[in-house]
Amino acid sequence: MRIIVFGFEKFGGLSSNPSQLVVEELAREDQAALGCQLITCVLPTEYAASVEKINRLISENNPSIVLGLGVASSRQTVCLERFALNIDDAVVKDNAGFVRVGEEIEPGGPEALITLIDLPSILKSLTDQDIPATISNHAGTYVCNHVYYQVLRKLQVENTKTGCVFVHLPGVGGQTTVGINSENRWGIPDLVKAIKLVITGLVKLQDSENGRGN
Ligand code: PCA
Repeated sequence: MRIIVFGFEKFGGLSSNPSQLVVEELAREDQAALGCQLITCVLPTEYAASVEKINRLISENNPSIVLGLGVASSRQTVCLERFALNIDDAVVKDNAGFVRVGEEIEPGGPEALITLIDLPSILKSLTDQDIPATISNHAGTYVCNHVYYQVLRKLQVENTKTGCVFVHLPGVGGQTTVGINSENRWGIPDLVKAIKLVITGLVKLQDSENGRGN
């Protein structure tokens, strides 16, 4: 089983992006222990280039699952995102200098797309280990939502079996971005542990779908 895990480069005044650091840690993990092959990548925090890069990687590797990670510094928990909205609406520039306010991602496309992954089951993998986590119904309206929408849309249009889920990570202690000071207690090792649980939860789900579950 192959899983693509992507994160994003730093943006908007962040000194680093926890999603990038987590992806870089995962690339060093023992993949056999996770029960899958991981393909990791860090996307530019740019509306256009990020989608180009991830779509190419998906087409080249035909993964079972695409797991997206991004930081949302105002969140206190690991957030499993249920929906992507067909809207870009952020005053913050992307890293290529583009600002998109109130613009549809795909003109005339579905207003929202929902992940087909069983989020309550993934949530349980986290909360069973006392990791603060929630299901979120709003992935924002900046680059993460943009990429989530475009990937879900690609998979829908191509009618593939590949699943996709996006996870917003809370900011790590002390980091500041676009006016939000994240004073919570998360560190990178906590986030790596959480995402490894998400991955093993996804592998378990996939195995039971394929009739190999216990
Ligand atoms: N977070 C931003 C974009 C990149 C990232 O890590 C977002 O939530 O849209």
